Amino acid sequence: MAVLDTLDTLAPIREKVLAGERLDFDDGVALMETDDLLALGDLADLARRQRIAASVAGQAGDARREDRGAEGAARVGDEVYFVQNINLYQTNVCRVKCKFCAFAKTRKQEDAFTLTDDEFVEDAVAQHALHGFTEIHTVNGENPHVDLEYYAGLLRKLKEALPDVHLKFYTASEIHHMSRLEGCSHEEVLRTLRDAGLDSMPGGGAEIFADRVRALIAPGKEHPDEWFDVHDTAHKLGITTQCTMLYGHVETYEERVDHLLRLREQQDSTGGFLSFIPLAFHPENTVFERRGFRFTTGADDLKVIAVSRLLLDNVPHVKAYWIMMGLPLAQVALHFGADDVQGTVVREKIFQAAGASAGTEQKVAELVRFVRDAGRIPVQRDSLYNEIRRW
Ligand code: V47
Repeated sequence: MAVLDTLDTLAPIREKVLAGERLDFDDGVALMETDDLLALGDLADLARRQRIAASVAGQAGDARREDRGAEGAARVGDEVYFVQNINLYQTNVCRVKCKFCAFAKTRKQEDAFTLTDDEFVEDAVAQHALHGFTEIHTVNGENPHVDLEYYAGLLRKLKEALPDVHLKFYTASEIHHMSRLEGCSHEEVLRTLRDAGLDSMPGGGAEIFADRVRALIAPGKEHPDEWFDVHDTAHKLGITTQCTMLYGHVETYEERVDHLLRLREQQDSTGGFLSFIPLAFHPENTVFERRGFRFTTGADDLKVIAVSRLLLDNVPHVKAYWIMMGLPLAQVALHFGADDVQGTVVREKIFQAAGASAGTEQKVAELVRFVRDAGRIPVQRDSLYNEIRRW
């Protein structure tokens, strides 16, 4: 009987997915509440394949598919993407004091840093010679002791030194912070940074949009309307961005679903999100560790990946970020709706500070092996999802 009950809960949602119908808030909550993890994964995998089939059919991909012959066509939808990238940080000094964060410091703390542009560029060039990455991913603390030129000046120097490297810099929270520092609009900040060399933006700072949760975990952070305004403006300026959700702390299932649907609504309007990255809360060295909070479970991580794929029907890619969930679970997540593992990720610091156990930096060969062993086709991409190499 228990099995029949479980099937009944997901059956109407499965019918909607098969019919290509959009899922609503109640569907999202039902999916979050289900204990039938395998059925959920199966449904999300179906949604992932449907999305890809639809986009391939609508693009020149049709021709590519024919080129690869019958075998290639059968495997469309099995691609898993990664980028060769490095995470570099300008400053960890932060005014906000989010309770989930173990990365931020005050200026006087011993391990606080604020690099000059020369220090940053010199390091980036040396690392590029070693690793040959195609993307630099940079997020920072909200440092109140610098100005907009601190950021724009760095981008200019970096672009000059590494013209072929994609600069994915600054979360919406940082852009909002810069606009407050400088007394100007989000649009003015984004135009300045874009002219200086900014290519796209990461998705951090979203946390959970619900006021109740934000007040508990990040009371000093900007209102979600500001986060959305930055992304809205970026998309209208032609700057693509990512989006995230930080889960596994004090939020309810309803608040997760509300968060995902707000992202979906934004995407309906401007279409500039390239990917969604669920970020599992890491409690070590945070206020919440002292309150007894624990790491998320694998079951919850898989559930969030799957429900995200199902609800965010208009966001092209869902990432199983291996730094966050570890390589073995990320492989399973590739069967729960995810189609991207982020990248080689040299020098990650935010999750390491909060107790990530997967370490940082994977070699390309290792990512390729890991994707293949999950039964998928490894595709090295650039930051805008253009294919660099199919392994
Ligand atoms: O906004 C901070 C999160 C974000 C913790 O765009 C934490 O590809 C869990 O922007 N436990 C910053 N999460 C990182 C970020 C990011 C990360 C990965 C991929 C992308 C992308 C962007 O990290 C913050 C916050 O949401 N975060 N501390 C923590 N203890």
